[in-house]
Amino acid sequence: MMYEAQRALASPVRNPRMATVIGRLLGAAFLVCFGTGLYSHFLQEPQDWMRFATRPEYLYQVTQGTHIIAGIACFPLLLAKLYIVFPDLFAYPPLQGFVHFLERASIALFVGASLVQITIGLLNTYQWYPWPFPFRQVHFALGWVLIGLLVIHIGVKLPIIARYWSKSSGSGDDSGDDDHLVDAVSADRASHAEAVRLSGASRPGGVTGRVLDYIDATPQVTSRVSRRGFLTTVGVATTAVVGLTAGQTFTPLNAVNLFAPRKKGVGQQGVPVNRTSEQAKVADAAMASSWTLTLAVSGTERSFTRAELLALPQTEVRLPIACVEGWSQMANWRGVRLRDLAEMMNAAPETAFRLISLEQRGSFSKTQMGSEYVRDPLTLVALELNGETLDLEHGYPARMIAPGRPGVLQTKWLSRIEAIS
Ligand code: HEM
Ligand SMILES: Nc1nc2c(c(=O)[nH]1)N[C@H]1C(S)=C(S)[C@@H](COP(=O)(O)O)O[C@H]1N2
Ligand SMILES: [Mo]
Repeated sequence: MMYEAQRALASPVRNPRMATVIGRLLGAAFLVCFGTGLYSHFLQEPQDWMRFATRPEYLYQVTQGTHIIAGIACFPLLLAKLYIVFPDLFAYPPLQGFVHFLERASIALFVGASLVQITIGLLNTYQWYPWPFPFRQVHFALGWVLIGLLVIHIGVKLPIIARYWSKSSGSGDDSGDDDHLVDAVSADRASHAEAVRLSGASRPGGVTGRVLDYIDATPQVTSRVSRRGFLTTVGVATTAVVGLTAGQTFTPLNAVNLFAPRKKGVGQQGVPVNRTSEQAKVADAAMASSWTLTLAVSGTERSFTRAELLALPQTEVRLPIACVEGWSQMANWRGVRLRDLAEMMNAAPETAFRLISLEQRGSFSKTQMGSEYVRDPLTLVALELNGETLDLEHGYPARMIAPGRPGVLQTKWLSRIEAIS
């Protein structure tokens, strides 16, 4: 029964060389996601000693855009990897002792956690949260779990990975006509022989020996997926899912951005809107003529009307909104340098600030800004966007815009800016 299942699933792409080829691409994508994810995490939840680069000003646009691109590439790559190793589910006997059990359990966890991670990540980019747990905390924890399991997986498979790393190694024949059935059988046979050799389980007439006899006796392969065809399919699928979404962050692909949730240039003043004034319930307070922006530094408070802010020296900067969900958009902002306001308030150069929105609830109604951003000449209390008075949806009467930060920290509808002592 097990042999029949394995036999029926035999295919020229189901061999350790293919598992290595796709596996290293998938591993690279995981590592890229983990690195860029950690960066995003610490920007939002910095340790006290952490200071961040404020240049290039599009840094976060690149790191988070890369996170989502590599994350989306994980879908076809993971499916391909599962397709390749699928027959191993039917390994017989299913458990060969405790170590084998641990290995299979870790793989099961690895596959399950990977599928959950990429799925919740993708749904998050569409702002769809059909689960009862907090996305960021779970995605963060799973990131560590996955990296741990990746290290174990690579450690366990290292002999096979090393053997099949380069093209000419292992089961060899990667050139020639991939559709040859004989090639398929020999590749399959080689991979079994390899498994036997590595597990040290080869016994004349033993279980695996019988599998090989069985394969030899039946020189017919039901699946006709060739290696070249398979790699082409995976390549096309990966290019397609990445190419048709990357335009949300990568301008040259904007025209073919068919599937990403946000499109460049679509929204008030040519910039997408993330949370609307209605969702944030700020419209009345934001439009009120009594609005002021209050600065508070070591016991001194000073409030500015919008007219007073407009009367201060204005600076124009070109900075992106770069959302954690992967979309980003460059724009021209005009307003007062935060640095100038901090100096007017006699704030010490190392002062960090808390930014408080008119928004009463919501995770982004209060944010923090390290001194490296406060001092940066590009950091503005923005009053205008793309040559017009800031739209209500973009944070009127005033919003924060700073270089290299995630969109979530670009606080809209500012009400108060206070020094953190
Ligand atoms: C193995 C794959 C992945 C790993 C290891 C990974 C890891 C991480 C980590 C560590 C963070 C930071 C979480 C935090 O701020 O606490 C993060 C954030 C994020 N990831 Fe992933 N990720 C993966 C795949 C994906 C995929 C496939 C997508 C979507 C297509 C995605 C979308 C996101 C988003 C939107 C955030 C920002 C969350 C926020 O700050 O609100 N991730 N990721
Ligand atoms: N007060 C407040 N500011 C906020 C948000 C919010 O929900 N409330 N959303 C943030 C997020 S997630 C992003 S991506 C940017 C988007 O800015 P935009 O809507 O002007 O494009 O605003 C940020 N500022
Ligand atoms: Mo965002």
